[in-house]
Amino acid sequence: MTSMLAPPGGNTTSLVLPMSSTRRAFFVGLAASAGSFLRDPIQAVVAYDTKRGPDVSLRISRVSVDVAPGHVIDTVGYNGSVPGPLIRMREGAPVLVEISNDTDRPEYVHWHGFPVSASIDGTQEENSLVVPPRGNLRYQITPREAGARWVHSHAMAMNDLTRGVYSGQFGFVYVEPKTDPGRYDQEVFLATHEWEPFFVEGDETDAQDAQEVFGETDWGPVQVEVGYGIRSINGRALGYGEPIRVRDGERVLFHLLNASATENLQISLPEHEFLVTALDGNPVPRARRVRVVELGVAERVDAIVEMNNPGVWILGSTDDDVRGAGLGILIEYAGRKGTATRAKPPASDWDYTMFGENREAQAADERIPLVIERVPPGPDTLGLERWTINGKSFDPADAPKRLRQSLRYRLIFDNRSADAHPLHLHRNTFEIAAVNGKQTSGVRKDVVVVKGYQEVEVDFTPHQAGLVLLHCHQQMHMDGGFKILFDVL
Ligand SMILES: [Cu+2]
Repeated sequence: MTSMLAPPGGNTTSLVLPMSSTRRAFFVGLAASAGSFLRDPIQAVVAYDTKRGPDVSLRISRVSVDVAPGHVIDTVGYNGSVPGPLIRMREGAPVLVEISNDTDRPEYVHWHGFPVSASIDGTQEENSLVVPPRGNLRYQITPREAGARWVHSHAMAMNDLTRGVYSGQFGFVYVEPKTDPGRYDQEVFLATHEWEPFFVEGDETDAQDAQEVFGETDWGPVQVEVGYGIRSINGRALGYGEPIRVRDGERVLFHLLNASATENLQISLPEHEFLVTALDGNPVPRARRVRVVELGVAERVDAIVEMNNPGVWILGSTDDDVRGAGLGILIEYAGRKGTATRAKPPASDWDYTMFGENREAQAADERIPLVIERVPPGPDTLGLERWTINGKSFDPADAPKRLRQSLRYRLIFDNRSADAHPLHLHRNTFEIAAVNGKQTSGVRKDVVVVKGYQEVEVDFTPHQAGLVLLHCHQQMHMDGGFKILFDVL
């Protein structure tokens, strides 16, 4: 049962779900109990009285991002900042959202990690409501589970590298838990992103691959990946933004988000350890200390760092080139100034199973094998590669695979390519059941990175009817057909 709001004028679509009469006005973004989460340039959303207006307003408009000297990026963002403003919600408290679109292009706004209905999930594939050009869209969402979520554009980009998550349309959403998540002195939200994207042409091997498949090679450049001119954390390149100021002995809770269109990352803070407490916003069964956090596209990691090694350090990519291109932020202890200590980044031993229980996940009612393969760029795809699941690239004309509510499904990802794929399931949370044959349980996520030639199994139980999109969150792969639709009955 839905009711339409009277449009305030212009090209408006509204969807408001039934609300309880106990809905009360509350502040979104200003509930800064822990104090210093307000890091430039993430700002709080202005508070709204729900009697007069929405709890959360997102305005999609052109914005210029001062990433570094000589790198002022003209893009599209939310509410005039990149990342968009930090949005705080409360577990179980309904939120009235209003999205306005100041651009000439239709947009899809996806609430990533929220079990919302397909109509407001923000994807074309699920027939969600669109934010019309020069128009707006209103609806209500209720965050069901606490944790680090995010909001981003779900528009297709194809060969237009200004669209989708190549743009500045992303922001953190933090759903406050009903109970305190643990002891910390400072809470910091960090979102990574890359700028000035360009296509990288393939080498001879790619040309040979293409010739084998298509029998011809004279159809133009083979574009196999996207490179970037400059990279950032919270919209600033390393050394250009404000450092994170800490004190010796402080415990800092980092909320890390990979808001890249295409780049999986490894993050370290030399001479410090991350105590990982949550993955994709969901507390892990076993909190573990690691020296390197792996952060696939769209993944979130919550980790507490004990600041016990005074100095100036770089929290950033372990890759010298990536960090050198801006993907890092300075950590400055009180009383310490100057350049960061040079340190060889540690090696990664990241493995999802280390955070899980040492026992098997519950048996599934149905097993769904999903074989992932790459098709080299061909004459009909603008020089872009394509991806298939079980031999098929996504086609909206195909009937979605039917699932039933309350049955437990095991998705078996069999990656027969060399690339690591950050796979995202919409509107649901899954539980990791196995990584390369190693069984585990209790790690609940909405994105899982399946590395080259790996097999990963995840279980989920849909509790809501409607279309559910599963796709690779690497934007080039998604645009290249790497997605599949389920229809939950
Ligand atoms: Cu992929």
